[in-house]
Amino acid sequence: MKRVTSIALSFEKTDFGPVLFGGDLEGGIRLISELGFPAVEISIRDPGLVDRRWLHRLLSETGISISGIATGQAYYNDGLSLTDLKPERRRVCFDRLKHQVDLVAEFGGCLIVGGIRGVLSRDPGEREMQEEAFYSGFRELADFARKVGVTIALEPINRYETNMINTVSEGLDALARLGCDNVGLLVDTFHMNIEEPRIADSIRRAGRAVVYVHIADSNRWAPGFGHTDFGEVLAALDEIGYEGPISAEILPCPTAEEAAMAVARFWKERSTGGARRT
Ligand code: LER
Ligand code: MN
Repeated sequence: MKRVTSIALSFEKTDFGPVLFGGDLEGGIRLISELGFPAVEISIRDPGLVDRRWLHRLLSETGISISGIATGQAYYNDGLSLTDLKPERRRVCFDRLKHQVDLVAEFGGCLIVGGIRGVLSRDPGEREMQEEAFYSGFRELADFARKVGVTIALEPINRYETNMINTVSEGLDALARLGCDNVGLLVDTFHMNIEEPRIADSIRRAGRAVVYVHIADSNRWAPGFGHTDFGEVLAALDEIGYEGPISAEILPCPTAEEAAMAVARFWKERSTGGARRT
């Protein structure tokens, strides 16, 4: 089965944990290119800061393509969320995301919407307003993205980070409520290890809705450092005919370089049929 292997890096230095080479995107892209990865996922807080000519040159020199642009840093660093109760703050957030869509349209890949949805209030009235704002704003964003050929990947995230769309089932319900043909699911093995009874079964249930995959072991280190059964995960992805990006979104542990090298080793062992642990 064709697989587009990728690693999540960050454009800027960030406290947001599971990205490598924050603040040294160039060094990171050059390293993963040497390690044989065809693609990179870039976590970007503000697309306005990206020198597009520089990025085009870097990608063409290294032969790397972009699998996805991740947007969560706008929430974690700038506090922008799709469920902000203040309409003017939500507007700033959607404008930021539209700018991200432009970047994806120019560079390729898909737009990843995860943590930027924010957190819902405990107050039922506020919660309902937030959900309505989320779904109507998201539909508008998806329409905007469709016009420029961009797909959006909505990511279920575990309960310790948000109280909105934690599981694959909730993700599928959200897709149905959105009703947009250019929005699919991003499944992340780290979150699934917390939320799903069996990761492989949930992947099979999501089926064709899966448009993007994040892999990390149970402790969010590179595959091989925890107890997730990646044999089962990859078999389930094969079963559903998934051929899109599989991006390692992992902590820079023990170091960013070692983490990237461990992911490369993981894929090499899979392609040669090896069963060694990293
Ligand atoms: C982002 O892809 C992710 O997995 C989340 O943990 C962000 O909070
Ligand atoms: Mn993720």
